[in-house]
Amino acid sequence: MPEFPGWFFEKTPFEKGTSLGVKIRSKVVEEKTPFQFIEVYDTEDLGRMLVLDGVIQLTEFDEFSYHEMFVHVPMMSHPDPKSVLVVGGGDGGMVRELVKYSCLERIDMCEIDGGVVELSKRYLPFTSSGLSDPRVRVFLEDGAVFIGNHPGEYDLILVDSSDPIGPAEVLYKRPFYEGIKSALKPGGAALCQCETIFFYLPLIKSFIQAINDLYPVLQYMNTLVPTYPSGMIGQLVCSLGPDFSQPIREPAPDIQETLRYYTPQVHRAAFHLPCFAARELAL
Ligand code: SPD
Repeated sequence: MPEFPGWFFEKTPFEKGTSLGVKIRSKVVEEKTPFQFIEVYDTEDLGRMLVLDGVIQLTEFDEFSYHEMFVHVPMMSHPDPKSVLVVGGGDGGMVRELVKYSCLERIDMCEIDGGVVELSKRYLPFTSSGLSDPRVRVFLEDGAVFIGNHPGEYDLILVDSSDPIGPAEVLYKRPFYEGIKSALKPGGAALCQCETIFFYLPLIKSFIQAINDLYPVLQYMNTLVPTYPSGMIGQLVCSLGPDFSQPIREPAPDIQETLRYYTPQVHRAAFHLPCFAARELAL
């Protein structure tokens, strides 16, 4: 990786010849935990930035698109969501969007690395603000073990993981999705972070093939996030019933006015993939 003083270059696990550069003002904090190396930066143009093992997880500039689509698409598609589990997501961005819904009685978050949660509470208040909601329970455990201990408990499971290398590798394997299926209530669904169609199409394809027989409905949606590789990221919907490509309701006006990315139109559009990807994934 080239060294340019004052610049951060992402060390992504798969795109070895491409790297996003971000101009840095200062490093806010760094910590080595038993699971990974955590860094928080203040950047020149993108506000605060969270990096895990050299990979950008979020920036203050564009995290809203990722977190809004991950939460409001399922909340607008499931007929009656009451209980949600976030696997990973220690920065709190998912929970911040979930706590906007008074219909949710239970919001659990299972994050393996307590260091991410603690540093986010201290240095990333723009994502971690929802963690103090009384409905939120934070479990510092291995998500793969956690789901095995909670059969049939969740309407929605949101897998907000880092890339399939290091602590998140297990979250891209079939046994985890067998566990997810048994942790869902009838008619429930999981959404999982599923990389970008430009750099990761073979990986996405093989992942879908590996779990194809587990879920009656598998759908892939695309969200624009400028600071992720290729400027976008996908979520794979693994549903036991509902079709997530069509919203069945709209966010209440007081929720919609807090949003910067999600609209019902953007929701529908996210499921229309460029033809090279649609052809390959055959969903
Ligand atoms: N390539 C990096 C993908 C990171 C996805 N997870 C981000 C966590 C934000 N809550």
